[in-house]
Order: sequence, then structure tokens, then C-alpha cells
Amino acid sequence: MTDRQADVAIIMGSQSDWTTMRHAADTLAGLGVSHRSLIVSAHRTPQRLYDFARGAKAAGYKVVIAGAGGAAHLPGMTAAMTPLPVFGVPVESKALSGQDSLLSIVQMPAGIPVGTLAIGKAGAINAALLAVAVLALTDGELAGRLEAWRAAQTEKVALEPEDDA
Ligand code: RP5
Repeated sequence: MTDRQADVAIIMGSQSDWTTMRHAADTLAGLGVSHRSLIVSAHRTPQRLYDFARGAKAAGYKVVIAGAGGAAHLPGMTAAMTPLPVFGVPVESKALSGQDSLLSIVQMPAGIPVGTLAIGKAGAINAALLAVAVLALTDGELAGRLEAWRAAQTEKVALEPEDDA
């Protein structure tokens, strides 16, 4: 599963996380960044997690985006087993609206960082944009695409609000 295929790995704890994590995939696709999405559960598929994290760098990935909800150990465990930068996305949980996910991911002990984003869709999109920013440090064309993406976003913001927008 860690054959060379993409610059960014998007991993998630469950199929149910895809509704959120697909926004990271869509954002990367929109900026022309190669990525692969995988279900890797820290709790249900621990061997898959181990194999993925240990092999991620050798497989050619440069950044990992990890989304999980509830007792969300996936980003932290992944970060513990790979030198690659790991961005964590707290998926909104039913019981606690993602606050459990957020606190599980953000409170890493010193020494093993996870760059933690906002809960839900915004976090997934921003994780992708951060991954792009990292890749753009060594890819001038990608840096240009990211700059254009941000300029287009700015262009879309009206100066004055409309009643029925
Ligand atoms: C976590 O448990 C997953 O990341 C998911 O957000 C949550 C619920 O998983 P399912 O019960 O929907 O598979 O491991």
C-alpha cells in the first residue's frame, strides 16, 4: 500500500471520515498536487497504520494529512513513526461535535509534533493548503499556482454585503 504514487498521503480512520477528508483531496486536486487517500485506523487496523507510517517516506510521500474523530490517535501515532510532516484534521464527531477529536490530536507531548487544524471541512481544506505550501518551497510552479489560488479567493470577496447572496 505504500508503493510510490503521490506527494501527499491523506489517511483517515474510517470510511465515515471521507465526507470531511474529501475536501482535502479536492483542494489538492484543484492545485494539481498528486495525492492518495487511504483508510488507516489506529484502533481497527493497527498493523496497517504501522506499515503505512514506517514506509511513508520510502514510498515517496512528502506530507501526510491524517483525519480522525473521537479518540483520534491516528495523527499522533503516525507522527511518532514517520519523519514526514503530519497535519491532523479533527473530524466532527456525533457525541462531542469534534471537541474530543480536536483535543485528542492537538495535545501532543513535546517532541512529536502534529500540525493541528480546525474541526471539520475548514481543517481539511487548510491541511491541504498547508501541504501545498510545504511542497511549494521546492516547486516554483506550484508556488505560482498557490499564489494564483489565493488571489482568486481574494477577488471573490465582495466589498459590500448583499441581502440575498
Ligand atoms: C474514528 O472513529 C474514525 O476516525 C471516525 O471518525 C470515528 C467513527 O468511526 P466509524 O464508527 O464511523 O467507523 O476512528
